Amino acid sequence: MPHVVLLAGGVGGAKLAHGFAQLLPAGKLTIIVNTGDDFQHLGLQICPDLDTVTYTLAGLANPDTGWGRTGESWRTLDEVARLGGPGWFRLGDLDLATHLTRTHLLANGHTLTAATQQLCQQLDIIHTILPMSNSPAPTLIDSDEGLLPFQTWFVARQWQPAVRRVCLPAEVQATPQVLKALEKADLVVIAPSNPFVSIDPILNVYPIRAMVVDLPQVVVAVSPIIGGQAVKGPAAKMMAEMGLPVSAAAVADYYNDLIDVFVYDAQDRETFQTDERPALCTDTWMTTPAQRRRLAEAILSYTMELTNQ
Ligand code: FO1
Repeated sequence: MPHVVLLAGGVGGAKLAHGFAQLLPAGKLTIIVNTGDDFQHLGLQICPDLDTVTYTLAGLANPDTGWGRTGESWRTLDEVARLGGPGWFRLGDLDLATHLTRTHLLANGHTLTAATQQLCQQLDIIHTILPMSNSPAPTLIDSDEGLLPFQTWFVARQWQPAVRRVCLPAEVQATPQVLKALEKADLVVIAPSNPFVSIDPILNVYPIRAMVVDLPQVVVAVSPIIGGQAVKGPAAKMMAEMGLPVSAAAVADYYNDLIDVFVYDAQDRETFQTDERPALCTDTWMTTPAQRRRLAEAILSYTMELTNQ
């Protein structure tokens, strides 16, 4: 079995991570996760994309929202709001336990990588989930309402302010674990996450983009756009606001020379001009665990054929 390294953020990333997790044994799947959405809230370090991937692999994810936990209760946050505290960022009682434990570990000198590793161990996750960096790397949104912190734009304003530019921090370093995983990878997969606010923040961490371009192994990207729409979230709206056509082909062009293979949905067969690079046209919907596993299988078999491994 090849060692797969998945670059992931948000719900689409977590779903494909779940697909590969059903297929690959321990030690053969590493997920490098976006931390550009992270922020301090109520004195807690919140890491939404790490939590979405962790909860999904632990079978604890809320299937409706795509974030937070299933079977959640809201007594603490409702009381916070009653006391005049911020209730706009919905933190459930069980989810709060994650933020409290992570904040406790960070306050006691653990890195975000070590804290994530402990949470995974406690939740019996056998695959490796890595933050892209141990240092803060906040994504800011340059919008028609000014420069907004990510969660203000995404949650408080429900990603309605038009996006002019996604502002990524300079000088963020990747962790040693991330570099080792990329060196060991037989296959690198860019998940069907938002290219601008989930994948670019990961590639922006030094030296991940250069490594992904230069390393010999195959790099695959899965389209987050199906039938000209985003499956969930602001990707399609952002593409329109940034003057890109809202299509799977436009995502393939955006990733350009970074990737060797592009995976897109059968619904986009007509609009996807078969450009020079190899492309896999398949069903990329991942509602059920079985669909997630099937997409992971399709990617593995296509790329192994390609490299006749
Ligand atoms: N997204 C929302 O749209 N509304 C929320 O109230 C909300 C709360 C929340 C709590 C914990 C968490 O880990 C994620 C949460 N998210 C919420 C999602 C978060 O904004 C993510 O950054 C996005 O899903 C993008 O990946």
